[in-house]
Amino acid sequence: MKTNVIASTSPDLKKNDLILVAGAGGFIGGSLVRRFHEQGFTNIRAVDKKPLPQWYQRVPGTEVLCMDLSENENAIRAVEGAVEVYNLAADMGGMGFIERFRVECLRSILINTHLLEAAYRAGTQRYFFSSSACAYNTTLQTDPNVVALKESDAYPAMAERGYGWEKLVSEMFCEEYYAERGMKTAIARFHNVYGPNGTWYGGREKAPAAISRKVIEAIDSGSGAIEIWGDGSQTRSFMYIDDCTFGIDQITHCEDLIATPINLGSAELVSINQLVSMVEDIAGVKLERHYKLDAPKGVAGRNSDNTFIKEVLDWEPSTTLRAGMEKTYNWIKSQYDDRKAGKRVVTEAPVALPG
Ligand code: GKE
Repeated sequence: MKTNVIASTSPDLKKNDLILVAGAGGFIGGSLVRRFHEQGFTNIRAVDKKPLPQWYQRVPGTEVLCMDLSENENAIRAVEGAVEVYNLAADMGGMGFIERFRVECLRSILINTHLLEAAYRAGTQRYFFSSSACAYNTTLQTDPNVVALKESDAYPAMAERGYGWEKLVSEMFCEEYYAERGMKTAIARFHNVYGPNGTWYGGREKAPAAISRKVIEAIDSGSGAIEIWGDGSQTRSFMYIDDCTFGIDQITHCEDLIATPINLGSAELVSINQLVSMVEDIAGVKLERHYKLDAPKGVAGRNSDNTFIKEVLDWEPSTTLRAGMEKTYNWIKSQYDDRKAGKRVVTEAPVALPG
């Protein structure tokens, strides 16, 4: 396998150079901060609008700023002195959130717009933007028997309402800041990221965490039943968090991927019914399935075509769903038990609406 450049092997980056992670209080941002900390970086600035007690993870020795990056002056303050900027900040969640709160999702465009301009003015060397598979043309995702999405399938554009359009336009900002102003940007389209430290209750959780929690609840309550959104035939691929953060690191430091959107996802396709069976198997239980057909379903099928990432990086996310789900299920189970025992658990991002 090829050895790709990552932050710790980048010739442009010293261990005490300032790395800014926006959205560091969330799932992926927090995991990315941990990754850089473990690589020996000593000057990491972690920014999130959530108050510190609500951060999903806190990494010792990092500078913490609690501020809303959709405000321009906060974005300017956040990037001061940053050599690299990683934008993981967005108001987002699983289907239950993004189908219902499209305005909140669209408003995340303010974060990237201000942060990118501020980073450019501050002389930041590299800027990473977290895009999504929701940027792809939805008319290509109407059948559970999917043809995996390749990067060119975003155009002609017909992204998912709200969330997907915000991602697509923010991608374009990143592309043009390089084309017109020469700033090195990197753009990854994430395919449904899951793992320990992700949201698992409260309304923003995605299918892997939601199904895990529901199986745990069914066992705990003795109900013997589970509610599944849709008819369970929808298909998806799910990417384990460690593949995601490793992928971000490689993509950001690859000179062949500047300002070039690329899939960052697993190519292991499953139906939601298969995901439920897998979690049942991990938990050692068999449940009666109740299908809620009017629940948020999103697209009928979606998978990641990894031809491009394999070609450029000679790598693709490869944690099997089974291995990742075992870790995720066990982590959610311990969180569930802690919460039941009256201990504080924080992986819920409250839905904050004005007024
Ligand atoms: N969240 C959730 N909770 N989904 C469920 C549940 C449940 O209890 N039961 C079944 N599902 C089904 C949903 O109806 C949907 O068809 C499928 O699982 C996946 O839902 P999801 O994990 O919430 O999110 P999506 O894959 O549809 O969309 C996510 O895609 C990512 C990119 O691939 C988005 O929410 C984005 O967060 C993200 O960019």
